[in-house]
Amino acid sequence: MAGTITFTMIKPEAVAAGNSGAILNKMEGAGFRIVALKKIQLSAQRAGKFYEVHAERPFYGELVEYMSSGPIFAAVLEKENAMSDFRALIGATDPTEAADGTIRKEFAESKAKNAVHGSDSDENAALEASFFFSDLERF
Ligand code: 3AN
Repeated sequence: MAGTITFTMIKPEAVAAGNSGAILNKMEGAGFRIVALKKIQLSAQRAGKFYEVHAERPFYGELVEYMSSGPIFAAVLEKENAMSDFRALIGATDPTEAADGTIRKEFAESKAKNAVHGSDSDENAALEASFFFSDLERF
């Protein structure tokens, strides 16, 4: 059973807080298979490119600065209905609105520092996964 893929990042504040292992454990525990994983620090230029779709949003500058402020974990995950099931697992963008049991409810600090990223469509999942990983890095 191959399923579909989604792309995630464990964001700088969650990595700095020592929550990476617990968050990866939640992902695996929810049935996601880790296809690819790396620890990396984005330059501001590369973070800006990744979040280009948000370039017109008022928080874009803050988002780019934050996402390049420290190392992250980037990962490709596989499961049936990976994108939508993963969005359910991470919870709402604003952790005060995230449901009990979600990753953001447990680990996010704020709407900006919200612990994890999850792709919002299958198309974006494929693009985002390719932004970080070649085919040779996926197993
Ligand atoms: P999601 O990550 O839940 O798909 P988006 O796509 O609306 O949410 O936002 C992308 C990222 O931008 C969020 N993960 C969050 O880090 C940041 N962000 C969203 N809204 C705000 C905001 N009002 N202030 C600061 N950062 C925000």
